Amino acid sequence: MKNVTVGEFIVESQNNFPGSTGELSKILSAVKLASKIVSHQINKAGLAKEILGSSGRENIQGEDQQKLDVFANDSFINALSARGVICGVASEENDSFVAFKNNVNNDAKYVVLIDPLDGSSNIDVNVSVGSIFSVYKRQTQKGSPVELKDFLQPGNQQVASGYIIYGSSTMLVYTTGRGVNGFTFDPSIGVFFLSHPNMKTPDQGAIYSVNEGNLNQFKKPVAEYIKFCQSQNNSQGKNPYSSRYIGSLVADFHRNLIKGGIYLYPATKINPTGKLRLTYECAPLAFLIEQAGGRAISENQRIMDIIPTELHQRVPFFVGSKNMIDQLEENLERE
Ligand code: AHM
Ligand code: MG
Repeated sequence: MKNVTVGEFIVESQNNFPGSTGELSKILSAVKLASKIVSHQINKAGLAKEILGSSGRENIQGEDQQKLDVFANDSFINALSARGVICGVASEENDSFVAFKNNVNNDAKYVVLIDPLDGSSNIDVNVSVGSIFSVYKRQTQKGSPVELKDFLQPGNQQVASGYIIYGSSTMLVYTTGRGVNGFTFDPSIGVFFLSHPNMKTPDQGAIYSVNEGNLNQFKKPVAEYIKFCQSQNNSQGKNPYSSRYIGSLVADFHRNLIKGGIYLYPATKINPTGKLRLTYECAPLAFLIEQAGGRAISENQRIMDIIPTELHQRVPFFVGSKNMIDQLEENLERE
C-alpha cells in the first residue's frame, strides 16, 4: 500500500464497480481540489491577517461568518459546480440549497451537502478545523432543477461521506460504504497519499469528549454517563477515562475514531435540540463511524435513520466506540 495517491485509489475503487460512470469519482476529485485550496489558505492564516476574523456577515443560524468560512464555501461550491457532476449543493453557510441550473448539471444524478469549514472560530488561535461532506443520489428526475427534498434524505441513503482535517497535517478521510480510508497530504508535492487504509475504531475507548461547562444543563441520563466516566478507578487507583475536548468537531471525531472514545453534543436547556446540524455534520460522521465499526445515535434513534425535515436541523449527537454508545443508550432507555 505504499505511495498510493488518493487519485489512484479512487480510480481503482471505481474499477471494482462494473458499469460505474465515474461521476462519484469526479465529485471526490472536486472535494480533493477544494480541500487543497482551503488547506493552503488556512496554513497562511497566522501570517496573512487579512484572511482572519469576521466577514461582518451572519449565516441563517445567526452565527458570525468568518472570512475563511466564506472562502471555504466558495472554494467547495466552485470546484463542485465546475465538474458538471452534481445538480446542487447545500451548505451550512447558505440559507437555502444552491441549484446548478445549466443543462449539464441538471442532468447530474448527485447532490452534495457540506460544512465547508467547521470549527472556524478556532482558526484565530491556530487550532485544527475541518470540512465535512456528504453525497446523495437525487430524488427528483434528472434533467429537472434540483429541489429541497433531494437534500432532505436520511443518512442511510448516503452514497459517500467524509471530512478533511486541517491539523498538524491535512488529511482526507472518506467512505463510499466499503470501509473508511484516510489520506495524508504531502504539501511539498501537493498530493494526498493513502496513510490509513481500512480504518477501524476500537469497540471500547478511554476518551470522552463533551463541553463539560454545560453539564448542569444536560438531561439526567447524559449527566450520569459523564459522571460515570469521571468517577472510575482501576486497580492502581487511576481513572482509565480521560476527558478530551477541542471544540472542533472534526478534530474531536478524528482523534476518537483512531484512539477510541465517545463524543457527545447533547440537548441543553438553552438548546433543546443540541447544537450540531443533522444533514451536513452528524449524518456524514455517522456514516463514517458505522463503516469503522462504531455507532452514532441521537437520543433514541440511529442518526442514519432520521429523516430530516429542515436543511439546518439540529439534533443531539452521540458518536463513537460501540460499547460506549451502547452504555449511554442503556442510560437513555432507562429514563
Ligand atoms: P460551527 O459549525 O459553527 O463551527 O460549530 C460547530 C462546532 C463544532 O466544531 C464543535 O464541536 C462545537 O461547535 C463546539 O461547540 P461548543 O463551543 O458549544 O462546545
Ligand atoms: Mg459546523
